[in-house]
Amino acid sequence: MAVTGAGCDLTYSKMRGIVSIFAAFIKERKMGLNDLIQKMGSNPQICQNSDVRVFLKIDENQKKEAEEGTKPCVASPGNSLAKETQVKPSDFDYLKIIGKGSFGKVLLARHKDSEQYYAVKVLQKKIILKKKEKHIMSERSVLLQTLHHPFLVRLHYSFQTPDKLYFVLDYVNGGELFYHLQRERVFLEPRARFYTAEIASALGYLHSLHIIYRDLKPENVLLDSQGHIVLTDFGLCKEGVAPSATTSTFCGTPEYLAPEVLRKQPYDRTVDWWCLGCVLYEMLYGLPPFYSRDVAEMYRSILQRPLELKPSVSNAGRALLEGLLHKDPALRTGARHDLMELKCHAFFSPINWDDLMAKKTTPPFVPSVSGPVDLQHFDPEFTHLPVPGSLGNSECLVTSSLREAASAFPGFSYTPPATLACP
Ligand code: ISQ
Repeated sequence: MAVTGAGCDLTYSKMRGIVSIFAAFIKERKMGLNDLIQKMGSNPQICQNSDVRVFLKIDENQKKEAEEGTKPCVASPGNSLAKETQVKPSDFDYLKIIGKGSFGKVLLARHKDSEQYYAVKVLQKKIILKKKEKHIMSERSVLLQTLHHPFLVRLHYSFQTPDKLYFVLDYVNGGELFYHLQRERVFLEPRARFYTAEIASALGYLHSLHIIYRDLKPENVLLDSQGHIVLTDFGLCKEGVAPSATTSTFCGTPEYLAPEVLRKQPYDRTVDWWCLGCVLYEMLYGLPPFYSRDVAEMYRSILQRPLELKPSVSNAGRALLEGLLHKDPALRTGARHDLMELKCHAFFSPINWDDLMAKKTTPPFVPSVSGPVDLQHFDPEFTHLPVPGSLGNSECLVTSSLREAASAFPGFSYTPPATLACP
């Protein structure tokens, strides 16, 4: 993800310089404070000091236990105390592998106490460290905690063991949107409009927080059991850049690469509107725009070939595709007023955006699922794999010999405030 901002008299690069100095300063202070809180919290004697208690906001119910306890209290985001082991790998039964990527796996898991199902994403620290993406992963947990949108996957907890990062996410089993598209080849316009509107509202929400999703690709768009969109995977998203800020990190699925990304030029939030155009195009025409089996040819087309739209799609649909798939990001639909520009487009005139956000719009298709463990919409290539037994055995212990790996992800672990308790 990336963040974007309007400059007044400052040039963009000056502003960015100032912002990055402040950001680095704040980040350093935050990390220092977090470190201090963790050290204070992990020392039972310090925990008993009344000023420390006030500072750490140990609540009355937790006080008694903390006074008696010898177990460490560890700070977690939100200025509250949490036991680092409060949520841990062994709290879950790992039932099936439902996805696999370069960093790790996604598993269907059941919380032993609540019997609630979750998708648990397990990432190998050593792989992340090797790929020099560790800052992204640590930030990702911090970022995900704050996001609340009906069409974005929710992060419930994150925790780490010496060698792995765990993200406990909503589990949705309606299947990938593109799994259904492949079965049906194309969607009729009302159905494509519904999905495009739900995705657009999630992207607009992220943009309002100065976040660029950047990674919109078929496998990241899921359906829940009711048929609503759930966008997942914020792993390669960039954050922390201000509106109109740009970034030039290469990222994305080959088919959906925007011309400016392909050219390795700086890009901004309009890259997401290009990707949305690609999703809409594929839903209406059955293949990504500029598609060729020859990847080099496809790249050439993305950069140079004018968009050709067959008349099987309505005028409003074609007009929106032309706007979203404009090669010049400055002229792309959404470049000026972001989501508002899309909401006003004729293609979306049947959409009631308030109802959509409130999930009051009936989804055009309800995936057939018999229950939470119905895995029919997940690729058997994954679900048939054996679940590694080691997953639930490792504890969230950060010992000195493993400090290096753990310290590469400070501030990663997260338990929502409502469930925090000092041991
Ligand atoms: C939630 N449910 C099913 C699959 C998932 C894949 C990635 C992230 C979250 C998920």
